[in-house]
Amino acid sequence: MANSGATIAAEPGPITLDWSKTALVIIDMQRDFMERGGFGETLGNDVSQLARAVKPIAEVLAAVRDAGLLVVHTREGHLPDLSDAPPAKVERGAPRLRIGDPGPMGRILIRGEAGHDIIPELYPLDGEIVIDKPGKGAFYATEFGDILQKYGIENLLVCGVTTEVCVNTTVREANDRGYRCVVISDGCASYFPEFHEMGLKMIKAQGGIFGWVAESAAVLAALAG
Ligand code: TIU
Repeated sequence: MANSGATIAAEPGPITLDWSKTALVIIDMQRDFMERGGFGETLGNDVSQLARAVKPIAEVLAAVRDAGLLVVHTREGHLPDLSDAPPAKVERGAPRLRIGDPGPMGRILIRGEAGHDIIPELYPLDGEIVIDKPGKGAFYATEFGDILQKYGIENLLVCGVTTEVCVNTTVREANDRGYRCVVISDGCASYFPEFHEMGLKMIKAQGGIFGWVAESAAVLAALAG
């Protein structure tokens, strides 16, 4: 590890992290959200809005791998028999295709299907942790909390999609469990730019009510020491 810790220029103020107690968490960078024909588009969204987060995440991921920090990837999705998919989620709204329906990348939001997989640019290395989650938050009904405890993690660098849905839900879950969350602003994206902006503001308002927000450049500078 290049340096044992560093201070990140963040909002609402700088935060000093011990890298040995810090993990990078990349939320749901899956084809189902990022590409045409997946879950995100069936909900009526313009998936091109999310592409801007890929490069900043790739840069932070490379630096974090070099520095030897723990890397955790998450994927939202359901078992093929939908036993972990609440009817209240499956039946919601009027999408063109519902969770479990066959689509161009396989069954929508189902584990093991092509659409459920992480995009090639950010693909996990062998040995990196991948958390499969049925909900929007990474803690609900997963082993995420146990794994963070096992590795002695106290701080999370959080990025991924979408800012106001799975990123915000995970940050709120983590904050209540005592983790310091630094959300990488340009490493998150939403189908709705205004929700992205407000989603970040909600995290850092009131003295950092849920956490901190920093640009990828600030995280990279801190990692470089
Ligand atoms: N629809 C939407 O904005 N997001 C999700 O359904 N899941 C995640 O954010 N990953």
